[in-house]
This record gives sequence, C-alpha cells and structure tokens, in this order.
Amino acid sequence: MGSTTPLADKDRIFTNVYGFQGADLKSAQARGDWDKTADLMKLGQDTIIEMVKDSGLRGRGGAGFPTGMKWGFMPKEPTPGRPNFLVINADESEPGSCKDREIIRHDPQKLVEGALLSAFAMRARAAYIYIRGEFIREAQVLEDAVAEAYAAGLLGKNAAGSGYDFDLFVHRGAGAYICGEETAMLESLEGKKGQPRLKPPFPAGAGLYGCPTTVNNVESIAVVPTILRRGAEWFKSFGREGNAGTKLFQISGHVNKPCVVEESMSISFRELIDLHAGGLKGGWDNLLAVIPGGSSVPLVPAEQIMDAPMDFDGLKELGSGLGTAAVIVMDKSTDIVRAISRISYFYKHESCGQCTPCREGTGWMWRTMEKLRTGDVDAGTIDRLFDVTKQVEGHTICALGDAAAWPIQGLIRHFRPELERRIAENGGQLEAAE
Ligand code: L3W
Ligand code: SF4
Repeated sequence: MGSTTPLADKDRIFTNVYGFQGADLKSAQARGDWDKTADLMKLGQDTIIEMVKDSGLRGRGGAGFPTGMKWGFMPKEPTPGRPNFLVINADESEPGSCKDREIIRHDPQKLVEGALLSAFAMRARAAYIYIRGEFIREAQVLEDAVAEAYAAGLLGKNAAGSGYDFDLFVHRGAGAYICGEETAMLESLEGKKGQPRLKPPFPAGAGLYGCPTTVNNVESIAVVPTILRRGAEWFKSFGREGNAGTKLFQISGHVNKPCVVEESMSISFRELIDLHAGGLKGGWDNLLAVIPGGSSVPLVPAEQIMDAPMDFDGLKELGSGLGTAAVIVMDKSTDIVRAISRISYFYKHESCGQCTPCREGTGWMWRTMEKLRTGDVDAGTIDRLFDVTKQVEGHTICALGDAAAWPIQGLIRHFRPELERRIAENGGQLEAAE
C-alpha cells in the first residue's frame, strides 16, 4: 500500500507543467530529462517491461489497463516484414480532459524520451504521435521538440548513443473525437476514414498496417523515463494497491481555482479540491455532483464523492470511474438535466455511425434528454430511456456507445426525483433546446 498523503514538490514528475521554464531541449535537460538515457536502455528490454509492470502503472487514457502487461503482448522477435510499432495517443478530446495538452506544451521532451524508452522496450523502431487536429500550437511545440532531439542525436540512428535506431513521427488528426479510440486512430494513421475496428484482434496482434502495435496515452509514456530513473518502488509508493503512482488531475467547473495538478493517486476528492482548486464556490454545502473522470463516466452525487479516493477502484465502487481524471465539479446552480443532455449531444455528434445501436441510440437518447429538460414526456419515459441506454451499452463496436449510455444512467440513478418533478410539473417554462 502506497501513500495517499499530498504530493511533495520533489516527487512531481511534471515539474514544468505550468510552463514557468522553457519547453526547449536545454531547459528539459536541466530538469533531468535525457540524463544517461543510454544507460537506462542497457537495463535491457525485458527488464524495462518488468519494471513498468512492477510499478503498477495503469493506462492514463481512460481505461486503466496495466501498461506493462500491454507491452508484454508485443512479439519479442518481430518477424521480417511485420515490424512492431508504438502509437502515442495525443488526440485528447474527452470533455473535461486537458492534461496531455499541458505535457506537450511545457514538458514535451518527457514524451519524446519516453517514446524512445518505451519503443525500445517493445522492439519498435518507429513510433507515431497522433495529435488532435485542433492542437495547432501544441503540434508545433511537439514538432520542434522532435526536431531538436534529432539534431542532438537523441533520435534517429544510434539514438542517444544507445546503438538503437529509432524514428519518431508527429501525425496531426483532423478533429474527430472518435479518432482517439485506438483502432480508429490506426485507421486514420493509415489514411482511411477514422472508424473503430472490431476487437479482437487487439492492436498488439494486428495493429498499424496489420503489424503488432501498442497504443498508449501521452501521460502513460511521459512518466516512463522517471519510473526507470527513480524505480518501480518509488512510483508504487504513491496511491493504493492496484492504483499506483502520481496522476495529473484536471479540475474544472464550480471551484474557485480550476487547474491541472499532479497529485498522489487515491487522494480524497475533498482534499484534492481544497488543496489545489481553492475549494468549492459557495462552500462545500453548495456541492451538487461531480463527474470525476471526464464526460464518459457517470456522475457521483455530493454526499458520495466527498471522501472518495480518487483512483480507479475507489470510483468504480461508486459506479463511476477515474477515466482520464478530468474532474468536473458542479454546484447547486447547475441544471443537471441540461448538463447531461449537453453531454448526450456531444456523443450523438461524435458517433461515427457504423453501428446501429450507437448511431440511432445516441440521437434518440439526446432527443429524449432534451424533452426531459422541460418535462414534456409521459411518466414511462424515464424507464424507457434507461432501458435504451442498456440496449446501447455493451452492444457496439467501440466504447463510445457505453460512454453515451453511462452519463444518462448516472443521472437516472441519482437524480430520478428531479426528473419526476419536471414531468409532474410539465411546466415547459425551461428554455427550448438549441
Ligand atoms: C490485448 C486483451 N490488449 C484490453 C487493451 C486495449 C486497449 C486497452 C484498454 O478505452 C476508455 C473509457 C473512457 N489483449 C486486451 C487488450 N486490451 N484487453 O487495453 O482497452 P478497453 O477496451 O478497456 O478500453 P478502450 O476502449 O481502449 C475506453 C475513455 O477510454 N474514453 C475517452 C478517452 C479520452 C481520452 C482523452 O481525451 N485524453 O483519453 C472514451 O470512452 O474513459 O474507459 O489498448 O487494446 N485481452
Ligand atoms: Fe462508431 Fe458508435 Fe459504433 Fe463506436 S459505437 S464504432 S462510434 S457507431
């Protein structure tokens, strides 16, 4: 069991997350990046994978899949003509999520060095960073960082003097949320329409151009150099069993000081907000609900979230999830039905449309949510809506269907009386849908 006490400055991985120092290579090296990278590689590929497994690192892109285990699925001896690839998911688009952007803006060399070390461990000679199309300035920073690393001999032939040849490419997306789904991302990288593939096969079996591929989130890769330098035990000393490490939390909504902050995993919700976000607007009695992990996870009502550990297992126990740790705080001034309806609209808009439950279901769920806002429905609608969310959940090609269903399920589970009140009043006095 690790520590869940607030993180000391000396234990922060992302020491330049606020951009107080330069993002350039020289500044990054002064912060400790690229320090004896070739010596880390001398540990050997299998040892690096074991260290990442031991560290307990779980994927930072939302699903929390154990990173070292995922790396372990990659072939140890790539067959000729079927090289291993690493793809780094920088398509950050989850509503509420804004951490990968800060890493790329201010600490890009952590990601570049992490790409070399991670690709080396997985026997990949090339990696692609797929960056969200709207991140125009960030893509420039990243391209500059990659160019600087090439010029300094840290990438390319004999990368960082290690004897390992490795190339890193930045690929810009075109602004579709669904391209953050790993197999849609692979399709898009291949130059096709970004639509998810059926899994299995998972990317480790058949990924980019049909070759073994690992897709990891930016934060997952950017913490790897520090884990290797400071050790798996150090990383594991934060958080709880099964929920190890430090984590970038992104706090938005009705707090006094919205921010992105690195904290110990498993810190309690109240402590996180009091320590870093200046507490709740209007005081704690004013809290209504929290979406703790980005728009895809169900909300948690005030009374349940206050002392909850902010980690994968703690939030799962509450019927929600850590997701990307994008913490959206809502006070009592929030029209909670409208808020969830707006999230429904997002998923309807972003559905790629290739499977029927998602294509038809997201539209129907949003339209019904809009009617529920004004109470302009019959009394059976709440149960019918819940039933439809259950028909969508688990019956689609990718997780977008689940992500569209879960927020509505959370609303019905926790705010049914509010929905019933609106139907009973059927006032229609709320403003009309846009
Ligand atoms: C090999 C197996 N590999 C699973 C791999 C799989 C994937 C990873 C997780 O994401 C989350 C959702 C939201 N053999 C494997 C295997 N894998 N079993 O493990 O897989 P999975 O299916 O659990 O999740 P997923 O579909 O990859 C769903 C989040 O993503 N989300 C939005 C994220 C947005 C951002 C952002 O904006 N920065 O990250 C939307 O749904 O939290 O939980 O690699 O291949 N047997
Ligand atoms: Fe496309 Fe939705 Fe099906 Fe995912 S669930 S593949 S987004 S239609």
